[in-house]
Amino acid sequence: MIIHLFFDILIVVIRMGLFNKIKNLFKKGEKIEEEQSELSVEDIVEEFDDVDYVDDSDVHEDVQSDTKSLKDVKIYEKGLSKSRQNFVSKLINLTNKYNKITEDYFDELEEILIMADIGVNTVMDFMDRLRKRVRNEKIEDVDYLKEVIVDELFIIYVNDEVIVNKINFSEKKPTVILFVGVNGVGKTTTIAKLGSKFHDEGKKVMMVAGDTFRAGATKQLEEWAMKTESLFVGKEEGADPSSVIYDGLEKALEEEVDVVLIDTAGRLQNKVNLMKELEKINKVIGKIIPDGPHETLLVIDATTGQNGISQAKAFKEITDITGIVLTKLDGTAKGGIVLAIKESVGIPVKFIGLGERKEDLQVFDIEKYIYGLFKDMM
Ligand SMILES: Nc1nc2c(ncn2[C@@H]2O[C@H](COP(=O)(O)OP(=O)(O)O)[C@@H](O)[C@H]2O)c(=O)[nH]1
Ligand SMILES: [Mg+2]
Repeated sequence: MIIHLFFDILIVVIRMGLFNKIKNLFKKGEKIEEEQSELSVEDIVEEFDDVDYVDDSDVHEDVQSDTKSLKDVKIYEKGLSKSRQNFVSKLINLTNKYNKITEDYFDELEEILIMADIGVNTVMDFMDRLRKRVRNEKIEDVDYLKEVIVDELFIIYVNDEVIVNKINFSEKKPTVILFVGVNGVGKTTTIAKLGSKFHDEGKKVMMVAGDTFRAGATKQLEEWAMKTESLFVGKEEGADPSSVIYDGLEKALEEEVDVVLIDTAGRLQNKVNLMKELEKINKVIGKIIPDGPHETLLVIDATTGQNGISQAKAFKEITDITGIVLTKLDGTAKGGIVLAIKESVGIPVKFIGLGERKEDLQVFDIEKYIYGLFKDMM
């Protein structure tokens, strides 16, 4: 009983300050940006790029991780600008329109959130919690309510869980990561970006062309492998994907590769066949790497909105998905889809794509995401 009370109080304390916590966390970046206001975002990012390579000594580790984080925040800000403009301007209009919190206010807010692709169920939960909080805390100030909205969005995503967005690296080489998803969502380019990131971290990377269905897919991956100095295994168009993967993994063992990134073709229009193919692929992987694949990442295109959510549900039915890569968030004004996926599919978003450059693929970080979405309000 007392313990319960303690936790309730603790949770209230934690919840109260999230808006301010995020604001303070990234304020540093704001200040530096102001000081260099004559420079563009790209200039600043470039400048930090240089900083990264200036000094590798331990003494400067803190500074380096700060500048890295700052650089990442800039990428979030830029990639989410469409969503931010859409979302925040609507929220500000709403606040200006009402000077009291009324049922009409709640109705309009609900509509704004649904239009941002947050997902109907998430929005309903959210509205319940917001109403309760307004009642309990006797909130009357519409301006303050904006902060509460940001807090609650964060809470609904985190939902008292520890969010795992790290790649599950295997202790024994190689770590095998399988990429699935329908055509055009960004599987191959995600492999390229991740491969390049792993390569920069000093890992030995191999790319395996399991998409033997689409003309040119193997060639496309081979080019990326060359650019990112990764090993490559592929066969001719129409070859059995499982046999390509078999050869790839054998070679990966021989060459003591750290990470194997496997591309696949995603023909969801034929669910039964796709399920069989993925079963076969998993079986072949398991034969050579008994605890593999260590990750099966489903790639979804954020610009397809609710359709992307349906894809996630369908793939979840046919294979074990360990994480989601949500690409092209820079191309949509409905960035709320990140929140909907977690709620409706229950799989963590591990990476997000905020543009076409390799550094635009970011580990998903809810705090940076919320900041990128609401920065103009903070
Ligand atoms: N703007 C933007 N484009 C992306 C992103 N990720 C992938 N793309 C583009 O999406 C297109 C399809 O990507 P591809 O990797 O070939 O898709 P696949 O069929 O799933 O392998 C390419 O033109 C990519 O450059 C992203 O995060 N932002
Ligand atoms: Mg592809």
